Amino acid sequence: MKTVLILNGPNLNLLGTREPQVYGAQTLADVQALCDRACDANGFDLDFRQSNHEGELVEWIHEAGRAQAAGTLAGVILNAGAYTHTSVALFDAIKGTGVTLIELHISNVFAREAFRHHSYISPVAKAVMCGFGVNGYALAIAGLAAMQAGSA
Ligand code: CA2
Repeated sequence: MKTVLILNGPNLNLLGTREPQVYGAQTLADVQALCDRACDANGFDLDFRQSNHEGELVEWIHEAGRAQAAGTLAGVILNAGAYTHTSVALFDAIKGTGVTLIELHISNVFAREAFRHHSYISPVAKAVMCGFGVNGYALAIAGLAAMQAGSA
């Protein structure tokens, strides 16, 4: 069984504690439980992580590249948080490893401030998902399964 690595960037540990009108009421632990169920349903193991540190996210993408090359990883689902809009380092890590990566946002970033409209991740992502709330995580896992099966 292959693993799906889900990486959450800065401040996503605050989910469910503030701004419920933007991000919903579920906590990051609730999102992990939702992802667990979606991985079970799609035949994946789940590895779910969060970091507030750009370098740690870079290291985890490198690790993912090695795991994908070894055949143990289906792909990465990355909610890079605010680093989406600032991080050349994440762009370089994703491009450099060639890892299969889905960019995910809980909110519809295009309906928000102009500074959220640009992403350094999108050009090196296999797919991009935003605006589905935390259910987007389950949809992205199903999308990765469809890609693996060759139907997406
Ligand atoms: O919509 C998303 O998932 C974002 O990636 C979330 C980031 C934001 O910078 C991106 O533009 C869009 C922010 C995550 C912070 O999450 C919080 C949750 C609750 C309370 C405070 C912050």
